[in-house]
Amino acid sequence: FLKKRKINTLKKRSDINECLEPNSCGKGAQCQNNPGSYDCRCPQGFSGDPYQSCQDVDECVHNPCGSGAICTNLIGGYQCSCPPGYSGDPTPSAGCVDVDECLDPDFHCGQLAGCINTPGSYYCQCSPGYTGDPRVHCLDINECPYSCGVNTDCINNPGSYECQCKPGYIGDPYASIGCKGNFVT
Ligand SMILES: [Ca+2]
Ligand SMILES: [Ca+2]
Ligand SMILES: [Ca+2]
Repeated sequence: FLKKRKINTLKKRSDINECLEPNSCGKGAQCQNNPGSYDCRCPQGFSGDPYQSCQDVDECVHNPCGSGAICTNLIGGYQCSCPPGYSGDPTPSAGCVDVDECLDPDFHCGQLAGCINTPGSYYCQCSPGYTGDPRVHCLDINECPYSCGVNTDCINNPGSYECQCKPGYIGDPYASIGCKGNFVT
């Protein structure tokens, strides 16, 4: 009876939980106690020798995100996100797509300006013949009097201008040589 009890005590002692001891595994590793031994394992998102130390895996090296997405490496994982001006699903099953800011009903360029969508952005542009700050207000360019040829009248219009030969003159009023006298003798 006494002998049997002694063996039981020995058996119990042989199954030490090594995981309770500090530094049984390497830095960052997970410890699992087994009967008579123990295992060290690097957790998901980490790699290395679990008995030495586990290091974060830089998943971004293999570009795990969808097209147009930005990969950010995190300790123990990673994150996919769409850059500014893009929206959508940054995962490989979809991807990031440009936001067409010009279609936003809450967004308007200035008066007499147009909105031009670009990949990742947009800009406002004054309509042809207008100038100013296209985000606020565009004003007509007064092209007169220097845009027409000699012996002409220049008429400024909103967004454009007109050249006319002076009365009694003929030619191309838009050309720099302008119009010539056509006096009947
Ligand atoms: Ca990582
Ligand atoms: Ca855009
Ligand atoms: Ca004009």
